[in-house]
Amino acid sequence: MDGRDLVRSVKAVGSGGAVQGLRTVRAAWRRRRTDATGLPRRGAERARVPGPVQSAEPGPGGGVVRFARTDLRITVAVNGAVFWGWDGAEPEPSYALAGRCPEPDPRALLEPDKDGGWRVVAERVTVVVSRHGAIEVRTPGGVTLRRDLPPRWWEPSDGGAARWMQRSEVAADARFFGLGGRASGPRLRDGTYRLWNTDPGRPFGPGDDPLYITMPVQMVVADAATHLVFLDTSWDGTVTLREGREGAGSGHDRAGTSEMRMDGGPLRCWVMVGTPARVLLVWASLTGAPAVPPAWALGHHHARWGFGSEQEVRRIVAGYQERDLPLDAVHLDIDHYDGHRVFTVDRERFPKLPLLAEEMRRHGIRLVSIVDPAVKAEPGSPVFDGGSAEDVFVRDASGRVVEGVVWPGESVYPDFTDARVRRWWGRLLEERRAQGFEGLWLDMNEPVSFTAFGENTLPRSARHALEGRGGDHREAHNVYGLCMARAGYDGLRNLAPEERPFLFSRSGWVGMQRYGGTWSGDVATDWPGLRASLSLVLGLGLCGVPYSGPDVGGFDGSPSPELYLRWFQLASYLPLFRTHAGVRAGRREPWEFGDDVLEHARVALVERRRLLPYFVTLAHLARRTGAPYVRPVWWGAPEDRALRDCEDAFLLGDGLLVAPVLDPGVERRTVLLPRGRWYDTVTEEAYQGPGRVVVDVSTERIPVFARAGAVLPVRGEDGGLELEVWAPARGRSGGGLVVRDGGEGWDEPEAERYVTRWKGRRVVVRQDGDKGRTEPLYPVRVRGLGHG
Ligand code: NBV
Repeated sequence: MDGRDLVRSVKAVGSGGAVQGLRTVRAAWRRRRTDATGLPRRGAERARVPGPVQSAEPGPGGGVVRFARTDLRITVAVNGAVFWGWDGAEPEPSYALAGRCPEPDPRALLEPDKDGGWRVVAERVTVVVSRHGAIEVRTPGGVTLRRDLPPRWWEPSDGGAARWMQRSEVAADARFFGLGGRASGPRLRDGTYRLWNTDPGRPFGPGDDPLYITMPVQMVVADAATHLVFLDTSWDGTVTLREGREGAGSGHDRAGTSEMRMDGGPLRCWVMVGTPARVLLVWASLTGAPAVPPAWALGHHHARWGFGSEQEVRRIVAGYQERDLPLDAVHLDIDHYDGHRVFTVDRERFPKLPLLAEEMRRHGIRLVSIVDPAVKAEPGSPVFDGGSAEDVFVRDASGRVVEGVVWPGESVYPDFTDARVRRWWGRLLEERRAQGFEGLWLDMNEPVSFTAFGENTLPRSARHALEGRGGDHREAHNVYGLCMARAGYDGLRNLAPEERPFLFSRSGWVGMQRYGGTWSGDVATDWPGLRASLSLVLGLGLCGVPYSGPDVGGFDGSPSPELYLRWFQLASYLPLFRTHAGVRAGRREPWEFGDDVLEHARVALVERRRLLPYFVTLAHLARRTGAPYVRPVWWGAPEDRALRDCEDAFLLGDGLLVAPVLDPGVERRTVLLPRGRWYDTVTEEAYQGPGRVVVDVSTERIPVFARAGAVLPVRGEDGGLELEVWAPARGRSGGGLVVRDGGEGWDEPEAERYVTRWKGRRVVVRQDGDKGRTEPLYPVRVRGLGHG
């Protein structure tokens, strides 16, 4: 450690920094010592490759191919996903899977291929295994989407986890997306991305990697097809990507490559092929349907680290109300706890939280509580004593409880990889409910332990239950946040079975959508930070996590009025729409940036509220189909290369295209439109895609386009549901889905389907149902007629 590290660590922990700083130095040494004794030393290693093929055994959905030094199991599942595992790896156990592994597809057969290889032919994909263990994924038409070269292992000669490497080639035109929440995307350019959930410890921008949620999941989009590949292992590792290049007529194509290097864990893989929509449908059937947030969570949230008192919360809420600005939730950060201890309240500054919650609820505003995993190591405090009595805290290899340093000082960590501990923790949430909180904001669950040097997490040798299998932090680290989210979701469900839980978690892993969403974490307050916010939402959506959004205005400092407004406008079209900032940052209330910003922010808030029924519909559709609310513009046309490279706009459901302003001082911007007619939703001017259009971007709004023929459920002026219909082009038809629910419960209403078409000189709308086509039950407003 050098002096700079110490200064940084002291700064990172803020006030009371000197004491904390020394604690972090001690914690770092402790961590190092623990690992020195608790982890096997990496000695000599022996490299291994599969060697030549020896035999094959067909089995349900595929079979096993045996090589000289290992074997390979391939199974096609009934949902169309293909699994393969080397070295005896099976699909289960896996933290990613929503339930049991899907049944094998009995129609998929293992058969001999040419040159001594083998292949499995399934409905949507063919997998070909070469004699030396290369694996090709091909479309039914025979086009190769991916070629994995024979893997390579390095085994410690005295036993222990083997490192491995898997190199893959993809089409020269392919683009990579995903890998969890990445700030530099959504298109993942050449570089090395780490798979280790990390709190960067300071506000981040596009150059920072990794962040809080990493996932070994790639969506690869190429002319021939889209495929999603998931290497199911939670260990630390890296993925190095290199996009390919096309020969442009004369030269040869250079394939794109992806090289994954892992420190351990099974080498097993899932692949699904098709359109982006199909791929995510299969993905959701494998890893779980995204939780549907209660309707209020699709409105506007306001948070701040450092409200500091009930009066201040009241003042802010009144500020929204006096100005007639919609507000749906207020989040309390760690400053409302007593000495930063979880599951306590600072009774001096927050003496009557339940009353405050009740008052707010009467105005339709809910309270959400931050909850950190770490528990202050303090004999005599109920949570620590209760947890110690039930033996819930993570221990090291020698059996001692592992201590880290977080906000309350020396702290211990519940082992969320143990079902028993999850239940214990879930019961603690009763205290939060009694204080009037209705939702959870899970923070610091990478998990974080402040440290003066080295990694700011638990020692790698720390022991975890891993659902009874036992293992250490090298395997448990990346799933710690996921398991905490599960504890929160199940806990809330048990406490209030009639309500759908609301939570969002800073860290997580594959499958976290089953429990809730996430937010961008501490994004830097500058224009690159704004861009990074969109990258995270899009990338996570393509990994199956559809509900997320940034801290509007960024986490630190003070945004210029222009930056704040652009962030606000963008986030008003993202699933989680929340203003929030750090304790030393400037204000983030919409009225703090001058009258113009206030008026434009009001427009964004009012429009968000008007679109609420559309957001609710998108939440249900995400649950049913796996399709994220926020989609890249190439969603419906992945073969369109220009769209594939477009990163500054997105689709919101099928009906809207949002083109945020991501740079300062912009008066006009280019928007790339997919095929079809699109209307500017304010001027109703019609544009024809595919192609580029240049539109004015005043500060009043960001451009939003509606697809011709779209039927959008919106909230009418009287608060009732209305259908907003965008006229189809002459001779064309259109349509849309509407899912209405009670807002909070578990009802799963049918999706109502509406179709629209021209009838003579009128645009008509009908509901498509069992009884044929009927008049819609809601008022209809047709727009875009003036520009037919
Ligand atoms: O709890 C304080 C903050 C929170 O406001 C933020 O949203 C989290 O991402 N938290 C991180 C802990 C410390 C940040 C320096």
